[in-house]
Amino acid sequence: MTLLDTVITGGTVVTASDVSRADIGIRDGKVVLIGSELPAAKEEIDATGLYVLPGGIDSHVHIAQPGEPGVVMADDFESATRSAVCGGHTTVLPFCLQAKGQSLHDAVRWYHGLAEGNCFTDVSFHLILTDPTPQVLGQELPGLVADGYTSIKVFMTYEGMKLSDREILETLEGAKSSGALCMVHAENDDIIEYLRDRAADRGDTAPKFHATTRPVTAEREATHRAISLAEVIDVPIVIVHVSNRDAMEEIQAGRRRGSKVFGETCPQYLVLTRDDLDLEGFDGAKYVCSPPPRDTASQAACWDGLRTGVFDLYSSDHCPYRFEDRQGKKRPAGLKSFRWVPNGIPGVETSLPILFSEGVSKGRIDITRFVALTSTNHAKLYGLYPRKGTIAVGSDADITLWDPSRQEVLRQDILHHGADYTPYEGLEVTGWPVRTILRGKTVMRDGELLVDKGIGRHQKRAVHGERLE
Ligand code: DUC
Ligand code: ZN
Ligand code: ZN
Repeated sequence: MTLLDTVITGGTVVTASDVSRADIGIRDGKVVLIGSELPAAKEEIDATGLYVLPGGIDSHVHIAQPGEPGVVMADDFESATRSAVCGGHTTVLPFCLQAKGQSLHDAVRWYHGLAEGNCFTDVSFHLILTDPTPQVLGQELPGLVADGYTSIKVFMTYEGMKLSDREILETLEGAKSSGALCMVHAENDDIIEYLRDRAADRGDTAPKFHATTRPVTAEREATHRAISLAEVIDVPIVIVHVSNRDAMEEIQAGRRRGSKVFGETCPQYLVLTRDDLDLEGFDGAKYVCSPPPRDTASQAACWDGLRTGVFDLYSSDHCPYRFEDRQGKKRPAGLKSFRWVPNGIPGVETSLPILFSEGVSKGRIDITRFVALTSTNHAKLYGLYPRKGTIAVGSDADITLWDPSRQEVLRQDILHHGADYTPYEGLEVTGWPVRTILRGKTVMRDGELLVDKGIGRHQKRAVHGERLE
C-alpha cells in the first residue's frame, strides 16, 4: 500500500448516524482508511479531545448578488468563502441570480467568472429563476440540470423577483421534468405591501416596522400556498428560512397528505427576536432580514423542529451588507424608511458555533443530529452525497476538527467576512472549529488561513434522489 498523505489520530469521528473513536487515513484528497493503527503518513494530525466532523455544508448563502441600484453586498467569493471555511464549512451553495430577461447560461457564466480562482471552499450554485419563460424552462434548465446545476429557487415576494402562482406552477413543472429541486421563499407579497403602505401612512419608518409588516400570517399563508402548488404538480419542494411554528405546521400538514416537503431554518430564528430590530436610532437595521426574527416562542418552536425532523436543514442564509455604508444598510433611502433597507444579515462564519453551542452544548440536540443538519442532509438533498456530507471510505476528505469545550465570544473583530458587524456580537459560545480540511488539505487552523484562495472547486451535483458517482 502506498503511503498515506495524512492521518488524523485520536479523535472522535461523528457521522449523521454514529459516534466512534477512529483514525482516518487520507490519500489524494479522499478518505481511504478508517480504523485503528493506520499505516504511516506524511502528515499526522493529532485530534485528541476533538470531534472529527464532516465539513460543514451551507446550502443557503448569498454572495455578490446584485440588488437594488446603489446597493452592494459586503462579500465577494473570496471573503465569503474565507469566512465560511473559518466557520467550519468546506462547501457552500450560493445563488446564481437570473436578472429579468437574462439567459440562465449568461447568469451562470457570470457567477463562475466571479468565483473562479477566488474560493477557499468548494462551491456549487443554485439558480434563482426570476423570468421563467418557455425558453428558460424548456431549453436552458434541462441542459443546466444535466450539467450539475440541480436546484433552483423562486420568490413569492420582492418586486422584480416574485413569481405569480401561475409562474410558480410552470416553474415547478419545469423542475419536475428536468429533475431540479425547487426552493421557495414563502411570504405573501400583497400582505406585506399592504401593511407597508399603512405603516407609511402612519409615518412608521423605523427598522422595527420591518418585522411588524412581515407577520407570521404572511409566511404561513405563502408556505401553505407553495406546498399546494407543489402538490398540483406532484413535485418535492424545500421551504427555506422558516421562522415560526405556523409555517412548520404547514410543512407537517403537507407531509401528512403525502407531499415531499423539506424544511430549513437558520440561526437568526434561534437566537434573535423582533426586539433586536427595536434598538436606539438606526441600529435595528443590522437585523433586517426576511422573514424577520420573531419571538421567544417561535425560537422554541424552531428548536423543536430541528430536534423532531420538521427541519432537514440548518443554513445561515448569509446575505451580508455593511452597516456604515451608503451602499449597505445606511443607503440614503434606507435611512428614510425600513422599506428600503437591504434585506439580509451576515452569518456563514457564526452559524455552526451557534448551533453547536445552543444546540449540542446545551443538550437540545445530539452531535449526530448536528452533523445531519449541517452537512449530511445538505449533501443528500442537493445531490452531493456521498462525495460530500459524510466521513466514509471514498468520500472527499472534507473534515472539520471541532473543539467541544473551547469558549469564544462572537465579535466582529474575530470574524473574516466583508461585513462591518455581526448581528451576534457578544454571544458566548462553547464549541469551536479549530481546523478545516478541504479534500485533504488544511485550509484553516486556529482562525488562520494556510493556503491561497483558489483551492475551492465548483461541484457538479446529481439530481435530487440520485447518488453522485
Ligand atoms: N431571502 C433570502 O433567502 N435571503 C436574504 C433575503 C431574502 O429575502
Ligand atoms: Zn429567501
Ligand atoms: Zn437567502
